[in-house]
Amino acid sequence: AAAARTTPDDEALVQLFQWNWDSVAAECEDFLGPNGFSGVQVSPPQEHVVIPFAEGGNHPWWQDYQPVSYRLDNTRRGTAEEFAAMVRTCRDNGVRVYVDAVVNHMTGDGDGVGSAGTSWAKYDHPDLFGDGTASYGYDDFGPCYEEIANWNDKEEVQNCQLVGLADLDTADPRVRDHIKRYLNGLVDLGVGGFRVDAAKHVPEAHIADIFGNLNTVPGFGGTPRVFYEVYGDATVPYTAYAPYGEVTNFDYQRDVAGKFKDGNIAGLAHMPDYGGLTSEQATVFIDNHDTQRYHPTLTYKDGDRYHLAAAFMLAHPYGTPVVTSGYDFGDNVTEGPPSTGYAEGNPAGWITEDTDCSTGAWVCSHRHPTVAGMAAFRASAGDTALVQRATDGNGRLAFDRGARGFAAFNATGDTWRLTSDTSLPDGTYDNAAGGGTATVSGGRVTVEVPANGAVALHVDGECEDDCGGPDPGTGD
Ligand code: LM2
Ligand code: CA
Repeated sequence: AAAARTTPDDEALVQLFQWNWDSVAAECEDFLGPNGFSGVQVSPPQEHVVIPFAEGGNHPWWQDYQPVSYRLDNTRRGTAEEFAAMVRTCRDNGVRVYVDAVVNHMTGDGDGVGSAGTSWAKYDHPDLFGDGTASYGYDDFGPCYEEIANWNDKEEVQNCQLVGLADLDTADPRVRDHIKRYLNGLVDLGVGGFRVDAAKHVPEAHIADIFGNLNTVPGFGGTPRVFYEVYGDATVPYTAYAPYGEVTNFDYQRDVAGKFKDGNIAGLAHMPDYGGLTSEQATVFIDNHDTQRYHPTLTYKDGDRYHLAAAFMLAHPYGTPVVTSGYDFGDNVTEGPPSTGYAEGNPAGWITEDTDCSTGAWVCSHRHPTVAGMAAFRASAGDTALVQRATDGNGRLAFDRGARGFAAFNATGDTWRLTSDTSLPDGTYDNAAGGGTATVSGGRVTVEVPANGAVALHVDGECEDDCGGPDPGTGD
């Protein structure tokens, strides 16, 4: 098995949004492991509400964010056994599974039967683990039972209800124990980390206790890696959560995605500590499942420019990058994933189909030729410093990563013919960001960077007898 990487310098994650467990397992084995992606973020695995989508569509994807118990059997992505097998397969291929952990709240209004068959009501979850040993009742929620109204009041943001979702009373050690039991059950299966949903709505002290006291991850060793979903603002800054793990950097997301969208990337070699987060503290992304729907700066719908931004994120040393791959939702932000239809006898109802990256129904951005090779670039570059080598107008930027990598990004509609100094040793290299090769000779490299494309060369991509494709360089 490949060794797991654990520093932001060479980690590269993919969010396989809504992929079913069997499909994630196959992707770990067929693609992520072999291409050096070190982690996969999966959709929430706990039992959730089932919301029929009356307008003739699919069940909305956001069912998942309304837990009704901590049972893993069933979601529409598969069984507990399939989940456990996925974690093992990914681990055997050097890929950590990061579970999207919903710990701030349970479901919102009403009552019903969950995806695994558990009966629930808003403040009544009688059997959290399916064995009669744990429950949540009215007093396990609150202390606030109203929806958050004043987002400038931290007390309210952390203790009241996010869009009406019943807010767990995480001040109560018994509630925290149930959450830890859920998370430790996942860790014991080999889950290597968590994306903590709505973390800014859980007081920091409770986060510290929950995530500071988890089991050691079998296989990888150490406690799970955790990144907190915090949409930082003046009321709850990103930095409030940095002592406990990494923090999702939406300031990076807005700025970098916006600059790629506008073709204004020449200044991006030297980044600020966005939102006050250092590189080690930041989880970065061009979009995620929320922003691609509700604040779509740059998404798969933008095509090449989006893939270029993702490649850049992987080449630049700031933060731990997450590439997003989900499904095409068209204009319907609630549309659920492609499904096989209603499965009789399975309370989860619609069952997510196996992912097929070739149909267009699924969006496999991490497999795009501009992106696929860039986890290997990142691993090769390791902790080497970025040295800017060239810009051309606003839309073009090239840099070295020490003597280990050279990358050029062209956010314009015209080919960039570039000759640049580089510290990359003399040799011929495959382009990790697409086709072709380029040759470094005498400390200089000449490349043709395609319109809205990139050239990325790295030491582990040196090719001698096995150089693929035509040479994009016009030099020797
Ligand atoms: C997150 N991070 O903090 C997730 O990334 C985001 O996707 C989740 O919202 C949110 N927090 C809660 O976990 C999604 C979705 C919402 C949806 C919730 C709960 O974006 O639209 O809210 O999941 O399923 C839905 C309805 C909303 C309703 C709520 C409660 O859209 O209108 O509020 O359920 O019934 C009355
Ligand atoms: Ca809360």
